[in-house]
Amino acid sequence: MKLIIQIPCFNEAEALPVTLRELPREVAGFDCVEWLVINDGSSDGTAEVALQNGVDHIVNFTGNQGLARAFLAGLDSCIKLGADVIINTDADNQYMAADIPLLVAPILAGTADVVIGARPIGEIASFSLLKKLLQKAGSAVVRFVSNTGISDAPSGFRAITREAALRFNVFNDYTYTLETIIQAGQKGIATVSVPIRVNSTMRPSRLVKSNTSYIRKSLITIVRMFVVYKAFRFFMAIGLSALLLGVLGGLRYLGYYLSGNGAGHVQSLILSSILLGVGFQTILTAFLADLLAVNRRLMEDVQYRTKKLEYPDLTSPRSGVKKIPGKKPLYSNRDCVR
Ligand SMILES: Nc1nc2c(ncn2[C@@H]2O[C@H](COP(=O)(O)OP(=O)(O)O)[C@@H](O)[C@H]2O)c(=O)[nH]1
Ligand SMILES: [Mg+2]
Repeated sequence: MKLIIQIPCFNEAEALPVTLRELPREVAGFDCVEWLVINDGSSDGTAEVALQNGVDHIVNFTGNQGLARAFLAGLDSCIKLGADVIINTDADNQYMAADIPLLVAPILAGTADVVIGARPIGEIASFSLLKKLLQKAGSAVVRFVSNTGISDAPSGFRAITREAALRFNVFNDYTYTLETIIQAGQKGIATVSVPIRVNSTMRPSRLVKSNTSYIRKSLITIVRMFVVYKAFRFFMAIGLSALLLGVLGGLRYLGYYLSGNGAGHVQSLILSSILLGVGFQTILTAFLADLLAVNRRLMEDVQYRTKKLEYPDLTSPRSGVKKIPGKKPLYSNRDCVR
């Protein structure tokens, strides 16, 4: 069994050596542990620092593509490199690497395919009250949309099996954290939370630049999650509300009309017909969105099967394919600079 620890990095030359010093080279339950860094167009020599500090694989982006793409490219490379389990962690040594065995335990026990490290958010001194509240609100929305019980959805400390990694897509450019949990929930990928510890803060967050941008990005992310993953309910709720208001307006006009006062209330008749039209159209949109969602699920299934063909799982005892003694796996990492 191979474990690969991946770290998405954007200009992390200073923090990375500290993080790497804490990373394990051996984890119980795995034959080998490798490290992989995704260097997302850094200009401070992050890739060189990573290699000097023992990183085994580097995925290099020439320009900055953002955390979500970096995360997915990392998963893809780990799959190519034959990882059975992938750990994702931050470059700023935020998460305690000593808790990696806790993260992989449910996977080794065969009870989960995705394990999210839950931080003690209430106790983290460096988080403002607003950040704590937004992180909790984000987690609550994710729990509702994904039907999982994840307590800390924005956590970047996670363990993912090869099977789960083959199935993830992220449509949001900002962060992968919330969307991957929703997908896990909707695709029936067993996801659990385990409590983990955090280290003291080394530097301000790169992702949360200011409270206003954090609120704006969180709200946009949450609305988009509803539109993409609960499309039918989202449009149906809007359509039914407009329809209901239209019916109420129509009844109001009818009341006036029957009592002989209809002439002075034509405006409510016009508003009511507009609302009825909008409501009807939005309900039709809900059905179209549902058809698109079915289509997306079919395409994701095709994508999963294509990836399975592209990266056959020859080494994993989980795959049910017998390991051939003395044979090296067939993977090669195109993105690796070494
Ligand atoms: N690939 C990539 N990684 C990023 C980018 N911005 C931040 N990161 C990485 O994402 C991880 C989390 O960032 P961090 O600033 O610790 O955010 P926080 O933990 O959410 O406050 C770190 O490893 C960063 O290097 C980016 O634009 N691209
Ligand atoms: Mg961090």
